[in-house]
Amino acid sequence: MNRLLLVNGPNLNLLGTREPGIYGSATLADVERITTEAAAAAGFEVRAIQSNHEGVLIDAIHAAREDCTGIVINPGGLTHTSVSLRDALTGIGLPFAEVHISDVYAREEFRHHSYLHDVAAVRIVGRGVEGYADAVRELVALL
Ligand code: CA2
Repeated sequence: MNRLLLVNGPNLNLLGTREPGIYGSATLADVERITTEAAAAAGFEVRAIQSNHEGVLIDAIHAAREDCTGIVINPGGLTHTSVSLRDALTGIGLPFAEVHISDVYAREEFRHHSYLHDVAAVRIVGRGVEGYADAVRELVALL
């Protein structure tokens, strides 16, 4: 079962359309391709989901229990607000990598706290969209 779930949270569908100074010019499709290629190099396939709805993300995380060995997740703004997302991830027990495109520590104070940080197996911050490939490599090394 060499499969990773790639989860992108609210507003990440806007990647490449606005705020290039913060998030760069790559699109969500680029993110999914970069992640899929890094996973393929390690012998893993990827199932990708992006949603602007917390419950949809939680359902996808629960479903990953059936057929995935790890999760790469950029929870978007839910990083800083969602106990429920944390509970979903700890509840299924799969190791996961938390990715942030921007350097959240160099931004507003409210972005400095993550509800996932202490339970993530891998944390990648501020490396742009290539951070997703790094997350795959670091996560796969732990599996
Ligand atoms: O740096 C990251 O990857 C973030 O997870 C992105 C979230 C933000 O709330 C986190 O603090 C850090 C926001 C994603 C919104 O992405 C957009 C992309 C282009 C245009 C507008 C929003």
